[in-house]
Amino acid sequence: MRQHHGTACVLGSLLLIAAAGTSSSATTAGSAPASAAARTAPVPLGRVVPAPLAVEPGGPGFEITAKTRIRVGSGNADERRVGEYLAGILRPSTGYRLPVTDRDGGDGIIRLRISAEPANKALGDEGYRVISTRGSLTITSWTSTGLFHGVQTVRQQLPAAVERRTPQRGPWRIAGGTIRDMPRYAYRGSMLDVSRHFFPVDHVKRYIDQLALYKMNKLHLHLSDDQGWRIAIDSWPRLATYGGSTQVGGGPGGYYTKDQYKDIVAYAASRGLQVIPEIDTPGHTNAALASYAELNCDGVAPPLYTGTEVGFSSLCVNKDITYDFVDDVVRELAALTPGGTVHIGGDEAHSTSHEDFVTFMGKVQPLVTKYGKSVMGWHQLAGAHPVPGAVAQYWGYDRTGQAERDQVVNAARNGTKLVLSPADRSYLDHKYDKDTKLGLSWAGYVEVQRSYDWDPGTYLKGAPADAVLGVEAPLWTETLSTPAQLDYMAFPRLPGIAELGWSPAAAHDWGKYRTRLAEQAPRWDALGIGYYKSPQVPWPYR
Ligand code: TNX
Repeated sequence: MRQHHGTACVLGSLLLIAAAGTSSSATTAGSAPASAAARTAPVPLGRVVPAPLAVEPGGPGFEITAKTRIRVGSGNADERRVGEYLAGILRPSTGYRLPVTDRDGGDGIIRLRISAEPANKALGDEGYRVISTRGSLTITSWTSTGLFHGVQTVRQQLPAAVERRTPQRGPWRIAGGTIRDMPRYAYRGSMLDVSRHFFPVDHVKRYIDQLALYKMNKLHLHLSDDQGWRIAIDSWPRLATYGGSTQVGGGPGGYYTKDQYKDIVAYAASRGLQVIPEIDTPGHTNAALASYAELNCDGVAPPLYTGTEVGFSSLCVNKDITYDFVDDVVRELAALTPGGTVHIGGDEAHSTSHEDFVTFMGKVQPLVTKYGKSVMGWHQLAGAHPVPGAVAQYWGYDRTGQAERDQVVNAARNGTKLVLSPADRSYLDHKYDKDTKLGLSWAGYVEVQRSYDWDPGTYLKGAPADAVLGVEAPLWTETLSTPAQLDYMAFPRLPGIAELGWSPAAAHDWGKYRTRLAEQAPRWDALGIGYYKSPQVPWPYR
């Protein structure tokens, strides 16, 4: 039997984790129901995830009432779009009309404002300011993305019941004061593996909404692997129709048509996220090799694959058609990608010699830059002459050898940027502990504290701090096939990785974080997100 990441992999039986608890009445640490006063007390200013940069509490604060209006600038389509999004969150639970308007008048306004004042520009592309006073709640930013992030903060400042989709009891108060906020890193993402198990558009949108709540800004989609090809490519149609026709365990699989994929990209963009498509090469390519015999060195197509081994497939490095194939795929993918990055994989190419791997990457990287995109690859790319502007995604763990680390560090010293996804910290597919039914554990168990308690700035010893673009939490899906299972593995670890990417290093404090994290639980209940009730976190109720 082939080894899975050097560890024999035994998949546990798949357990469906039902979306947990629907009770809205939070009880305190023991079990007594929370008092009405506790239920309606506003969330203290700044007690949100990720922790904001600067918080100055003070004053009576704002209350959303039946008279509140959401005020946007006349003719400002970006402000209006974010205003409608905010209204969409607030209307069902508050039951208020909350018109989005560009007219003056009335008291009690939520003001959304994009402006190029120096104070706003100083907050960068994603920063924002929230000012909560008795008469108004103002969110300002230089960009619509910043405004959107400000809305996420306001959402978390409101009682958790605001997330429900039926009318709830208020009051809807927001603590008084000012929040000034901007991210530590430009890259804060998660990867969803839609190849091992296929997830339809609606499931991906659900995940996008979860990422947006925590101010993540990249969704990396792992669109191809041995078990399935998930994106329609017009010039090689069998990739999707045949290569996408199954998945791990032999289910029907599936793929995104180009229109569906564009819909995902647009939905992500409306929530401040850029989609980074990955076509994994030269390994992890059985689905493509099965679809087109001519891509194989021996000209024979292998059968489709529904197991979970890795490292057995490779594109044929010495055939010209291989590069015609990659060129076509990258060209079509680039046309679907408004963002600047295409991910070409490069991990676990165990069936490709090192020499061939270097040859392959030498030919494929220019195909990406030719179509105006920058190259991203798993960190093995560091050993194969990354082109200028390339980004290497580090997925090593505590047992990753020094030589491999050195290669990544040297590339970083020579200008390659890094996204950190250490497997024993950020892998959302990993079991929390020995009792977790779902997930893998080749990098060990990843409990909530372990996933939060590290610093991306100093993690890779020797790498220049400014080489680090940010963090990404990959969600591999060999063992996961339903949204409820994704929820259970992502929560509560995902918000922690989001905080590592967003919050200043000085705010890092597990003891405080775990309390703030616990306070998110009623919100997840209201959103129907079932999560792992880690014993490391002081949940308000169990
Ligand atoms: C390693 S991380 C892989 C994936 C698996 C994952 C499971 C990486 C770049 N490759 O093929 O799905 O482990 O944890």
